[in-house]
Amino acid sequence: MYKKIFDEIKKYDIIVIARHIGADPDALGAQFALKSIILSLFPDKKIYAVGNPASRFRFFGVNDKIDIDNSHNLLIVLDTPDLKRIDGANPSDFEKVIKIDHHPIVDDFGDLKVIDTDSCSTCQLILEFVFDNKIKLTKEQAEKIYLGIVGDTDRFLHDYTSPKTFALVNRLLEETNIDFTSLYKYLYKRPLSEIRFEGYIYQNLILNDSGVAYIKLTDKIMKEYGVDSAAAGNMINDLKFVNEIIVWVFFSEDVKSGLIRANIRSVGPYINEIAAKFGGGGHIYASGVKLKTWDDADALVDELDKIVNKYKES
Ligand SMILES: [Mn+2]
Repeated sequence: MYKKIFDEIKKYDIIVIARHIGADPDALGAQFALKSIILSLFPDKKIYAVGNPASRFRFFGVNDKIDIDNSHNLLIVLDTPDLKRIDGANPSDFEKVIKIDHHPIVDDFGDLKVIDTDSCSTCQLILEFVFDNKIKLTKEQAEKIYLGIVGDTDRFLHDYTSPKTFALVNRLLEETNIDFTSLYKYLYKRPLSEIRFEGYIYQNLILNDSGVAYIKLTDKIMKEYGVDSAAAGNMINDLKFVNEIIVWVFFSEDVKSGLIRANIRSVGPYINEIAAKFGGGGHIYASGVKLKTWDDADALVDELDKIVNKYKES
C-alpha cells in the first residue's frame, strides 16, 4: 500500500496534507515531515500543510492557509479517524484522498488508506512509508518523526509501543544520526503557570470508591492560573501510575465553543464505547468527548463508575 500511495503522490502537482483539530506532536510531526519529504523529492510540487496553527508546538512548522480549487488535487489526511475533526480540508472537495491513521475507524473515507491500530502513532506509519519506498530522510524530517512518536507513546511508555516501534526508531536514529536527547525541550518545556495548575489538579482531584477519579476545571479556575482549556489535556497521562485510580477524567470548560471537554483515560476497562455513547471517541484506554453541560459530565462519571465496578467484579 505504501508503494501505491507513493505512486499517487508522484502523480499530483498540488497536494494538501491535513490532520486533526487540536494538533498534537504526532499529527504535526507526520504532517510537516511528509510535506518536507515530498518537497525534497519533488521540489516543483505545491504542498500545503493545512489546519489551525498550534502555538505550543511551533518547532514542527508553520501551517499554510489556502483558498484554491481542489477538484483536481490530492488530499492526504493524517492521524484523523473522523471527517468532522479534519482541520482545514474537506475530502469531498478533492479528486483523490489518502488516509493514514492509527485510530480505530470512525468514518470510512479515502480512496487509498493505511489504518493500523497496532501502530503507536501516525509518525510510525510515515516511517514505514519512508523505508518501504527507500526514501532518504534529512535530519530535520527525522527529528519531526521522532518527536511525533515520542509524543504519542509518551516516551515509549504506552502499551502500543511495540518491538516494531523500537526497530523503526532504531533504524531512524542509525541512518540519520539525529541528536535526539536535545529535542525533548520542544515537547516538554512549559511555563510555571502550568506546573502550578497541575498542582491544583492533584490537590483537588475527586476519587470515587469505584476507582474513578475526576476534576472539573472551570473557565474561572483556568483563568486564575493563566492556562487555556487545552492545558489539562497535556497533563492527563501523568496519572497513569496512581495506585487508587483505574479510570480518570479531566473536564475542561471551553467558553469559546460553549462545551465541556472531557479527557478520559483508563488502566482497566475499555472506555471508548462509553465515550462514543456521549458523542466522542478515541482509543480503548484514551478517549475524549465534548459535552454540553456539567450534568452530562456527572452522567459520564456515573457510567464510568458502573463499568469500573463491573470490571473489578470480573
Ligand atoms: Mn496520533
